[in-house]
Amino acid sequence: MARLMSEALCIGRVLSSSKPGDEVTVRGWIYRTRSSGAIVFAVLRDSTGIIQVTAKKGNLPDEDLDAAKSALIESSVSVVGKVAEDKRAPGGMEVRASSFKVVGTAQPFPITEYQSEELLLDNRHLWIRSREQTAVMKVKASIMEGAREWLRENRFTEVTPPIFTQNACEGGVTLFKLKYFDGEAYLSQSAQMYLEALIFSLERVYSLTPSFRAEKSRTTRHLTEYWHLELEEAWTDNAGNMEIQEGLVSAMVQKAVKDRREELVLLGRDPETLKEVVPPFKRLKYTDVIESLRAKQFDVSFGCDLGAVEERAVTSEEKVPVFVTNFPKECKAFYMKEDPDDPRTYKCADLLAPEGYGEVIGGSERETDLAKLVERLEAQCVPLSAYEWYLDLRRYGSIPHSGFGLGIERIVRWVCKLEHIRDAMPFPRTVARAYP
Ligand code: NSS
Repeated sequence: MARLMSEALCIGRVLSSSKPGDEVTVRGWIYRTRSSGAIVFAVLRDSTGIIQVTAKKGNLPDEDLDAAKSALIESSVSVVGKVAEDKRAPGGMEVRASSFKVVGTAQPFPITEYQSEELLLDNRHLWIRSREQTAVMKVKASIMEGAREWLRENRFTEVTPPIFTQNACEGGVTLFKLKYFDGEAYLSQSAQMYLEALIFSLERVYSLTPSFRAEKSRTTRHLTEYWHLELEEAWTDNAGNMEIQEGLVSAMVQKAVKDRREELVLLGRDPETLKEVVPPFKRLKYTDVIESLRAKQFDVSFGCDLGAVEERAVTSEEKVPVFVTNFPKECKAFYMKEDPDDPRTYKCADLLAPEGYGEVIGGSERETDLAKLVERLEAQCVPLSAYEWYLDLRRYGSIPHSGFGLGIERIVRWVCKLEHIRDAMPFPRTVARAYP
């Protein structure tokens, strides 16, 4: 099927390339409208921007003027007219209509200027039309594009791990359990174990999939369904793993700065502050972080995990992400490699976003010692039978390897300066809602 009305120009194109006097066709949705007597000022929006259209008696058929007068916001319209300069109009240009056709009328729009968070979430399917939400989705797309470009340049192969699984990668507490025919399965928390299996043939792999966490807590940084970029690399230790992370994260952020400057500004993020996000990132040892937190009167000691509050204290003055390395074993998952220099800790790192945003990546070198893995799994009282396939990876040509998982919406929240992570998702799933 041909594109409908393909002679139409997108609004961004009209604003950037049309000259006064050009005749153009634009189409989109009414973003704002007011009429005074014989003239209607309608601001149209499409995926590329907004532009003012004026419909004035005498310049277009009366029935078109009537249509323009009665069309409510979010009606879809197609307009033909001449471009003219108008300093007061957004973008400094307007279209003086000679034809104004309503494609789809809109009922009174349920979202008006001041609305409760709840109403906006109930009407998410309509609220995603807002300029802020549109900007976030564009930045997010560029961030994922930047990641894929960098990963291709660095010879990582994209793979497709399963979502139904019978393993708990990140512990049982946040698993979504479901009936799987006559048995049970979980929704994946992480592709990691499958990526570990795939490096034996592909060596450098990544996946971008949804991950699921039955997080009961209502926080501004937890979703129950999020997009997880996970990477696994053969023949690398935790230091090499961190170099990959800083290269990748910088590429993602710089792609957004390059391609989405306007959207970042609209969201209140100065793109200049993001230009500093280039390798290397600072590396802090967990034990030093605990010491500096204690000096700030935090009630923490070796063994305490870092929560949102502690991460905020560590990063609020930073402009660039920071690594925290060598967490105590009791804070982390069973698969990490013990650090021979300090066996109380793992060879692992969390990457914390600056300005208080906190954890965006969890990564580690992986334990290759079969006996240690079995011992840790037994200590968790999980049925070993479900992990036999994973333990096989240590039985058949095991190698040193490392990897990590990056929460896409956590990165988007930081880059777009969002108060709440749910605004990094068009249809967020949280403990409180899975509708619309
Ligand atoms: O639990 S993680 O810290 N680590 C893993 O899942 C590893 N198995 C990944 C790997 O090595 N392949 O989660 C990784 C990241 C974490 O740093 C967050 O950025 C993000 O996943 N994450 C979340 N984002 C949004 N909502 C929730 N609930 C969430 N949980 C983790």
